Order: sequence, then C-alpha cells, then structure tokens
Amino acid sequence: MPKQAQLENEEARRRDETSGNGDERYGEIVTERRTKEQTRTKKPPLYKCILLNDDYTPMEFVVEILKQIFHKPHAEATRIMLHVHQNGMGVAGIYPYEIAETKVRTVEELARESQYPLKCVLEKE
Ligand code: TYC
Repeated sequence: MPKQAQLENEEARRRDETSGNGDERYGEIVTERRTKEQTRTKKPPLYKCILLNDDYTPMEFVVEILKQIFHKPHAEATRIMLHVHQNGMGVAGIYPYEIAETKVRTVEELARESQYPLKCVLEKE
C-alpha cells in the first residue's frame, strides 16, 4: 500500500475508534461500536397494565385511579373505566416492566386501603 494511503487508513481507523461518526469503511471496528450503541439504546420490552372489572369497586374510584396513577385526562379515564365495566378488562397503560409492576402494586394498595377488590394485572405486549 502506498505510504499516503496507509496514513489515511490509520487516520480513518483512529477516527472510527474514538468518535461517534458513522463511517462505514472499516467494517469490523464500526460493527463493534454500533453493537455497543445498540446495547445502550435498545428499547425495553413493554407490558400492558390491565384493569379487571368487578361488581364492588365504585366507578368514580376507578376513574380517579386512571387519572392519578396512569395520568389519563378525565374524559379518557371515564372511557377506559366504562370499557372495563362493559367488557371485563381494559388497558390502563403500557410501560417497561418495573414501572408497570409498580403501578399494579400502587393500584392494588390504594384499592385495599378502601377495601375494594379492584385488580390490575400485567400482560407482555
Ligand atoms: N363494575 C364496577 C361497578 O359497576 C365499576 C368498575 C369499573 C369496577 C372498572 C372495576 O376495573 C373496574 N361499580
């Protein structure tokens, strides 16, 4: 390889290893960096928080749960509550596992404090 080309090659390789640009000329190194980037940025699996209907929890309580825990505006909270009431279950929100799990626990804790049997379960998306 001519000396000049070799120098350019070295220079490009160093750029690949140290910077975040997308130069694709040096496959192995670029592939390694992209793999690391993907590990950092890959989206986590999501879980649906599903509210279950029952005969005892007041409708207003469920609407409040949807507003306070799932941050739904009043009209949407009412719509979801009625959907659950009529269909037996419905999606309250979709989140990464730990957030979804915490919401389920919070919902059931608040329900238990008020002695309502409201249940909320997780389902993988
Ligand atoms: N079915 C309840 C009632 O008639 C209301 C209700 C709605 C309960 C949604 C739970 O997840 C639920 N009071």
